[in-house]
Amino acid sequence: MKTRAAVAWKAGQPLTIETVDLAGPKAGEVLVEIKATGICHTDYYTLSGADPEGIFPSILGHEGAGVVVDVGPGVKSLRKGDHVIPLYTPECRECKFCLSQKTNLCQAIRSTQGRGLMPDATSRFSLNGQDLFHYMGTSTFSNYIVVPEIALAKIREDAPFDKVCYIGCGVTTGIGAVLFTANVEAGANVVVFGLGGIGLNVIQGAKMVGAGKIIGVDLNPEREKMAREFGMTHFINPNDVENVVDAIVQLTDGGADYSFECIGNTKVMRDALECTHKGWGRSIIIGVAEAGAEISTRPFQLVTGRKWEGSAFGGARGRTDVPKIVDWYMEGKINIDSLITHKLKLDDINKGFELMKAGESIRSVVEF
Ligand code: NAD
Ligand code: AHE
Ligand code: ZN
Repeated sequence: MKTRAAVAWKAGQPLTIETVDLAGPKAGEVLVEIKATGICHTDYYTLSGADPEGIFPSILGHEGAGVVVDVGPGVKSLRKGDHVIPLYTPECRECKFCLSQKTNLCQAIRSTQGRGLMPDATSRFSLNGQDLFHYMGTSTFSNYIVVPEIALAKIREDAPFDKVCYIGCGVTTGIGAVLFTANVEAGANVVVFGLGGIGLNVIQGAKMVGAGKIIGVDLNPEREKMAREFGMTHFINPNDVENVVDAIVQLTDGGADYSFECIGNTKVMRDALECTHKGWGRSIIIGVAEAGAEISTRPFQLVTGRKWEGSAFGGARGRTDVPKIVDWYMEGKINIDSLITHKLKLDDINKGFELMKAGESIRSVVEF
C-alpha cells in the first residue's frame, strides 16, 4: 500500500513529505494507522546526526497512537480496530530480560530495531524501489506503519489519540522514572535538570508520590511557570547562581535524595550526581548524549554512597504499564493536555523541530 510519511534523507536536513510504499505485515506483525504522533527531543537528536545508531534515509518518530488495520499470520493478542500505542521498548514476556523481572529492556528484537529493520532483517518501507529504514521500531512520522505484535500496547478506545500519543514516550519516560526506576518515596527531595517534555513529567511524577522539595533547573526562564503548575517548589536558573550544586546542597540540607537529568548534557549529569546527598543520593540519567560523549566524576562521589543510574522508557514494561498510564490520564490523575503546546499537520512537521530548538514548545503533536 501507499502511505504519507515524513522522510529523513540526511543528517541535519529538514524532513520531506513523501508518498512511500509500505509492504504488508508478515508473521507476528501488525499494520497500524497512526492517528497522531508527538515530536520528542530524541527524534531531533537522531536527525542532527549525533546518534551512533542514526541511519538514513529513514522515517523517524516514536511517540504515536493509532488503530490496528490488519494483522499478519500468528498474531493473537490484537485484531483489526484495536487502539494501540507503538512501543520502542517492546515486551515479549519471553526473553531473558523480560523473564528476569529486573529490567524493562526487552531484547527480543533490539538488534534489528537498532539497524532500522524489522525482525526478519528487512524493511517494509520503500520509495521508487529504494528501501527506507525504520526508526526505533516505530517510525510514527508515517501515517501507516508495520510493527511486531510485541511492540504494541492495546489501549482503551475512548482515549484521544492526539493526547495519549505522548504516553508513547515522554509521559511514560518522565513519570515512570520516578515511579518505576527510582521508586521515589513521599517526603523525598527531588531535583530535575531540564524542564522540557520529559522533565515536566518527572516533576508531575514527583508530585504524584508526595515528594518534599521539587527543585527544577533550567536555562530557559520561561519554563518556571509551567513547572510550578506541575508541582515544582523551587526553581534555579544556572545563570542566576554561582554554583548550581552548592545552591541545591544548601536548599536540601546536604543534598537531594534523588536527581534526574533530562537534558542529555554530560556536564549537567555530573552536577546531577554531585548535588545528591552523601550516603544515599541517587541520580538517574534520562537524557541521551551524543556519540562519543562520556561522563566523569571523582570515584569518591560513589565511594561515599551516591548512586549513578539510568532509565529508559521510565522503566515501564510497555504492554503492561502503558494501558494503565492511559487509564491514569482518562481518570484525571495526570495532566497531558497542558504539555501539548502545539498541534501541527504532517506538512508542517519541520516547524515542530524549530519550535523545540527555539525552546518555544513543550510538546508538538502532529495529527494525520
Ligand atoms: P526538551 O528539548 O523538551 O527539553 C530539554 C530542556 O533542557 C529544555 O527546557 C532546555 O531549556 C533545558 N536545557 C538545555 N540545556 C540545559 C542546561 N545546560 N542546563 C539546564 N537546562 C538545560 O527535550 P525532552 O524531549 O524533554 O528530552 C530531554 C532529554 O531526554 C533528551 O536528551 C532526550 O533525548 C532524552 N530522552 C530520553 C528518554 C529515555 O528513555 N531515557 C526518553 C525520552 C527522551
Ligand atoms: N541510539 C541511541 C540510543 C538512544 C537511547 O538511549 N534511547 C532511549 C530511548 S530515548 C526515547 O526518546 C532508550 O530506550 N535506550 C535503550 C535502548 O535500547 O536504546 C544511542 O545513543 O546509541
Ligand atoms: Zn522520546
